[in-house]
Amino acid sequence: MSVLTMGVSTVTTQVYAGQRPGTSGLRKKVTVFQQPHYLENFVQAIFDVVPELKGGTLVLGGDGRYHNRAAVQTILKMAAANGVARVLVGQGALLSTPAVSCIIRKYAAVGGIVLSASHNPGGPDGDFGIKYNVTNGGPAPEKITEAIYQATTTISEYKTYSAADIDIESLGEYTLGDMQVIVIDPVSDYAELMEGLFDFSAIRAWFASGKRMRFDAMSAASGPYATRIIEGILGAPKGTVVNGIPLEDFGGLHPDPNPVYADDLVAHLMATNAPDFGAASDGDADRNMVLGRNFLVTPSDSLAVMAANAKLIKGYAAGIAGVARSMPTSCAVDAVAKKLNLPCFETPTGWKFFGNLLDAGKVTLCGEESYGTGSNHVREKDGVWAVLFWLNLLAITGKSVEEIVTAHWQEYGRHFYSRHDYEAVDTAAANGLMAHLRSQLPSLQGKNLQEQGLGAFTVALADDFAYDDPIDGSRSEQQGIRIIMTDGSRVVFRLSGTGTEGATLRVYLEKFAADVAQHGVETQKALHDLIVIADQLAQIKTRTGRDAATVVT
Ligand code: VG1
Ligand code: CO
Repeated sequence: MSVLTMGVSTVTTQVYAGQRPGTSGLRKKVTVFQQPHYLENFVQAIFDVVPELKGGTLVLGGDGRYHNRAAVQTILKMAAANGVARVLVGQGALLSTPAVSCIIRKYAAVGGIVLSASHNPGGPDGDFGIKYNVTNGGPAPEKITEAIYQATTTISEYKTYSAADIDIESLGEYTLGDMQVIVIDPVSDYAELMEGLFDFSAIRAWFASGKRMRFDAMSAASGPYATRIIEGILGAPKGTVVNGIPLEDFGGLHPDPNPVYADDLVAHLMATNAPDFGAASDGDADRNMVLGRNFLVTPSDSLAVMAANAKLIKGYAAGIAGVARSMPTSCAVDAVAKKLNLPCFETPTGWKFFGNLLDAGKVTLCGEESYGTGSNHVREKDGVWAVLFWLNLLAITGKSVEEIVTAHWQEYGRHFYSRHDYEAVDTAAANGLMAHLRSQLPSLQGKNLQEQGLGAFTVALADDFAYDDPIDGSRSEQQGIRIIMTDGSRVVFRLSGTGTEGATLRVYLEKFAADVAQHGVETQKALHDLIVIADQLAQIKTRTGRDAATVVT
């Protein structure tokens, strides 16, 4: 049933179960989002929970995946019916996640809607997602995502506006009822922000001197940003950016910038006559992987190197206030913070937990082990920003990636690090595994694992990580089981909050080596004892029925 008044209609709907946002918004199969009213219910819940949107500005765009354009048209009409004054929408429905954050802040928007399932595959059989960002430009904090979810559990109607689709393929201004729609260039505001942070002339000179880079945009959202900035403004030769045109199915590939899914890039950087620098970004351009010739950089090390060298970069030359990392991220940045006498915060997984610290001026740089780094320039992690940071560092030091990272290890020690993912595991088995681990926590405390033949470790702390936000006092519990050894080595277990099939178990492994003589050891070898301990304690093989991890990064 639908009642029409002045173009605005109220449509009767019924509740869909399971619309609770996870680590980063609501993510489901495209086919789930295509069900009648499914997207509309969630969008109406946003308008109901954030009444300030009425009369305010909303930023709207996505990572270019299948269903983005259709969803943008639906949301524009609902925004008009819900009294939004102005929508800034990216041309072609495209806006990277960090660009949304930048544009919300620059134009004082009330918030933004990002249509993305980030690093998850796209296409008609792939994934889709929606995320609400608040006035500071960052992901909505848990109290808002929870309120949105609660609203979806009682929803009975939503508002929409009857009109023809807006032409979002070309720049321009339109009206939809009383609402103004401005189709904006997705790149220019973001590019301007980057120019203020980095020494573009030094990077230009680096490219002009014959240095080479390969940026793999993985047929996703970073393509237009990297092409315009790196090839356009910074003068890198054409062809530096590959897979630079966003495709609705990402060319059938998995737009997750890690050595497994960006294996083509890794192969190019390991080849003879490899470029000096390589980088890749994910579906919505908030993640980054950076690598040098014959040299991979872990995201945890990347964050630590950035913190240690921030004073060399224009935008951070005045000094950084502090650093933050998600709990499973390695302690490499902690070592830098200690030496530089900087505050260092440990938060749960997900960028939304950095927002308060950034807003309060407590931290300047943040990072996650999942190929995400960022700073206070926006309130999202930022893939292209991280790549420009590294380019700037290479350009002004004249050093190679390998030289920078190995010198860093010499100074701070090396934190060997790896994440083992077991994807699409049976949900009950995964929950059982976590419950089994939880039940062992009290008895693990102080335990000498060597006595059980489990390697030379004694447990210093075994707990289920809980976070008390130092700014707003909110508490987040059950954020991952961590087993920390007396030498600082760690094994962490979490279930993913972004997957769309069964459960994904993430096992995070970390071991510190101060001794330079050990720095050349292969990572999985260095972590071998911890891998055995993780399997024994969690009974991974028997409970998941898997012999090996699906993805090792
Ligand atoms: C994963 C990562 C987490 C990241 C999140 C969103 O979450 O582990 O570090 O913040 O994805 O990244 P989970 O719950 O699956 O472990 V993205 O690039 O999807 O916005
Ligand atoms: Co992403």
